[in-house]
Amino acid sequence: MKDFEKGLVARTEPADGKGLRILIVHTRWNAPIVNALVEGATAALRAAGVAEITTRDVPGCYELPLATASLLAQQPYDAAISIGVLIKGSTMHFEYIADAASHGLMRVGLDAKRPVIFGILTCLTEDQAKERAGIAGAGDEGHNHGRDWGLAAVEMARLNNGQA
Ligand code: DLZ
Repeated sequence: MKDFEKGLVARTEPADGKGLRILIVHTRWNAPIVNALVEGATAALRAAGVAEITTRDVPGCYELPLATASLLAQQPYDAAISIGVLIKGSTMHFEYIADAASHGLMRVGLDAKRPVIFGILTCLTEDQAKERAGIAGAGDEGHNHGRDWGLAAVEMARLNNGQA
């Protein structure tokens, strides 16, 4: 028997997203993997009974912080999930974009005082990204992190609304 199970421990009570309005902003870069993550997040939100899901897209991860900030300012969403996939290439792009996007998204959430879920995979290979989007294939599809992000959005929205 394993004495340590890596990853997120699920809450015992079911997620209750009734009445919540959730924004998903996702990139068009690495679309097949990103789309699987968006589907995972959307499925988790629907299963939790979220009333309203709005989905918008942007070019790449570098655009996620401003787009998320801008859309949160336009509508009273209870939480946002910002989804993208960065795959390391042969230049320094990966490091700069990952750093800017992660710091930017944290700032957006703190400034808006609304939960912004960090839905960016920062992977060294395409296979790593597919595994984390649940589309790895070859018998073991991996785990779709989008589902975890959907549940995190519901949990954090309720906490932020004083409903937790
Ligand atoms: C330029 C670039 C590169 C090299 N790689 C990725 C990536 O793996 N994932 C991603 O979401 N976006 C990438 N981009 C695009 C930048 O995020 C951004 O869209 C452009 O630099 C324009 O600002």
